Amino acid sequence: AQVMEEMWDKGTGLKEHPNVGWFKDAKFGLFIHWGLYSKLAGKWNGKNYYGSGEWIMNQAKIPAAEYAKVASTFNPVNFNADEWAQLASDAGIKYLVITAKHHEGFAMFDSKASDFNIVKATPYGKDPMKALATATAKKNIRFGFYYSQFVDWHEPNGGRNSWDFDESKKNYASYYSQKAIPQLKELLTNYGPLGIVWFDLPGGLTKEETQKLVDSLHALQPQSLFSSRVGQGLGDYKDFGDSEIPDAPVKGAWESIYTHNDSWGYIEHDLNFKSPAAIIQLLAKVASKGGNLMLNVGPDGNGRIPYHSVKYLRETGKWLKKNGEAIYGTTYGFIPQQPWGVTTAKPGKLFLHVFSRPGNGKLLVPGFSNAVKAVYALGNRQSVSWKKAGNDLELQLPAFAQDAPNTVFVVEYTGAQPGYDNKSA
Ligand code: H79
Repeated sequence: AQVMEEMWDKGTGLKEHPNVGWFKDAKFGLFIHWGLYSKLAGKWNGKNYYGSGEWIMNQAKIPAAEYAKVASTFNPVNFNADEWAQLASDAGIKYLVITAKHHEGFAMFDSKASDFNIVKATPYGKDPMKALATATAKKNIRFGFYYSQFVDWHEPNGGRNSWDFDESKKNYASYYSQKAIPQLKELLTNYGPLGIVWFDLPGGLTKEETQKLVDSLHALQPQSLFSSRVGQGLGDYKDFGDSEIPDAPVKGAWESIYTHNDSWGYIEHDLNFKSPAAIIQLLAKVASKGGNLMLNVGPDGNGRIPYHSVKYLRETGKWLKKNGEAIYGTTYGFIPQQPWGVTTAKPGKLFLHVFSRPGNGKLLVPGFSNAVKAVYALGNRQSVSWKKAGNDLELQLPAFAQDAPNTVFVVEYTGAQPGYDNKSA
């Protein structure tokens, strides 16, 4: 028990923002990577690139001036903000974060700070972010922007393009003041209330400068949550590494981000999509540690979300419609991962997410010291027989518990939630 207390004590190391409540309860977010790279679809000069579609400019070492020409062919006529918001809603998603500008430096929004944007530089000529802000608000989905604040391969003074520009001649301060900060201010001014500003890969700023940047942006929208990748130990919630879940439960507001196939940005030849079962189990696994899953999709250059992403997200949503009580608004489960699955919790309730039913149907919940009131299947409320042996709780599961991919059982208990400090968790 002492070991577990120590696990639970690990926080995110960030200062708690007063508005993290909605974020902690949300559990499921949709990440969208969409930019000029979506049009390239993982191909340049007849060669296929693998890994991450949004990195193709770097992988093929495309000169900025040549890459910029892609904009003149970017015309996502199939983009439909209401369809995207409807999909997110059907999938049970509570917040959506989209790339306003990725490392390529192209603004997918109307920007006065740089002409290298979707309204000015493409035949499309409209601002899809405006439409998406409106569409998500209608569906009660919190909306947020990803913004690559340091890395900008288009700008001679931006971070991390050394194939085209001389690193030693770069003036990061000028890049920040001319482009990154003005664009961030545009995003925080022109799109209504933002749930999130998702920064990525910090660089070129001291801690003081980062604090100043954060303060000046929070002044525009104090309620908006900034991701920890703003750098220097700042930010309002924690993002771990890409596709990383912490080993032990972590208190506070945090998120794991995952790709749906193997790439963030659209790659035509990447069909390695996670099945609905894999998504559902991943979501439960992240929730069992106390975090949110933000799952990414990569729409193509025409504005279409890949067929398998649409299909599998909708199937995930069907599971969530029935079992959402065991995900939304939960905290980490106070019983660690078991051979059969994971747990999540609410005051008075422990949810057992059974991924694989033990052959004899006997499900062991070790270290369960609270008094048990009732045990039942979440789906049909049918009660489940149980017995207590010391601090071990043993359930005799009904045969239907074989349902893939995650059958949830509820243990109602009395007493305080173990390992849970009701003030701060
Ligand atoms: O936006 C997504 C990534 O593009 C961005 N963060 C997530 C959310 C990111 N920036 N840098 N990195 C991730 C780390 C760099 C990974 C790389 Fe690679 C490994 C770059 C080159 C090798 C991935 C694999 C990209 C190309 C191949």
